[in-house]
Amino acid sequence: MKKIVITRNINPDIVDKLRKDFEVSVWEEDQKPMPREKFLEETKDAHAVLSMLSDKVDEEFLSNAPELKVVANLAVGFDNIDLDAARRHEVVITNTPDVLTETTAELAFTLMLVSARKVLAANKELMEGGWSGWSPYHMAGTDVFGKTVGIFGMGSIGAAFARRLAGFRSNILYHNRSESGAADDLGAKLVSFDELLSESDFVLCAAPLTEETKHKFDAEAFGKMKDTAHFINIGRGAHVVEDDLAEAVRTGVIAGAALDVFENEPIGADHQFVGLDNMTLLPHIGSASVATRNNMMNLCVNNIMEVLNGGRPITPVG
Ligand code: 8YV
Repeated sequence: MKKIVITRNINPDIVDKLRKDFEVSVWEEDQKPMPREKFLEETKDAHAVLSMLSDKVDEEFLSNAPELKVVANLAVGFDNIDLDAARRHEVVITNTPDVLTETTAELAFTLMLVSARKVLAANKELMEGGWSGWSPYHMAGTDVFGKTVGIFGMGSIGAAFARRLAGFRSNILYHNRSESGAADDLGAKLVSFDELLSESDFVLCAAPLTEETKHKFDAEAFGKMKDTAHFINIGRGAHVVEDDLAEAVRTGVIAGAALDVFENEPIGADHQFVGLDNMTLLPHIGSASVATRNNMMNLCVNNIMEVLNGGRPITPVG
């Protein structure tokens, strides 16, 4: 029987689809990633792996798993995977595009509104008994409607976010490697990175992490943004130089930041962002609706079954 290793405690009903025809090993500790040694040990004789972002799919792992045919990554991003090494080892890599697009765009939109309207600070004040009465500028934030919104990375999530701006009479700018057809339909304008930074009232990072985009948002970039602007990141933490962002928010170079992703996840209460005013921080929940997570898991399992049964992967990468 072919063996499938699943590195997180995913929906057991979805895992059951595999049990009839395959030997399945599931890492059942909730929230804790499978330790690297266990991952290497468990996958030595595996034919398929359902992996997470925290699993490094690299040369060491691939050369240690000679039977491996497919790695299905439970994410649209695949920056945890060395695609060249996978190609060398003839291992198919799949991801989970499309099924998480709307959910992730929704979270990005939530972050923008929450940051603009100081929702977390206002909620905290009330919960702590600090609401003493009404005053004209008490917790007064900034409007989102009628503003310029810049999207770094107009892929499907960026476009789904832009579609949501339709009701906000926004001026939409984007920066991409190439022109996006979807963006044209949305009236979004392709601009240089500098223009995106200097013109936008809200800058959303929704790009995949590559060598080109790594640490793109540094002190120089934040320095080009308006001091009234908000930065939102649902891409990857490593798009940002975190020391520079902390400094920019602390010193009022920009008005606020709302982040779902961090360079080294998970972050703890001792992270330099925690406690900074005008920082909205979430524990990487972009695609975390129950329905979407189930759709992502099903897509991974279906990719694995297709490849192990001699078919073609549904959503291959690379
Ligand atoms: C994943 C993500 O759910 O899809 C991605 O790239 O970052 C999230 O949607 C998360 O990374 C779990 O692997």
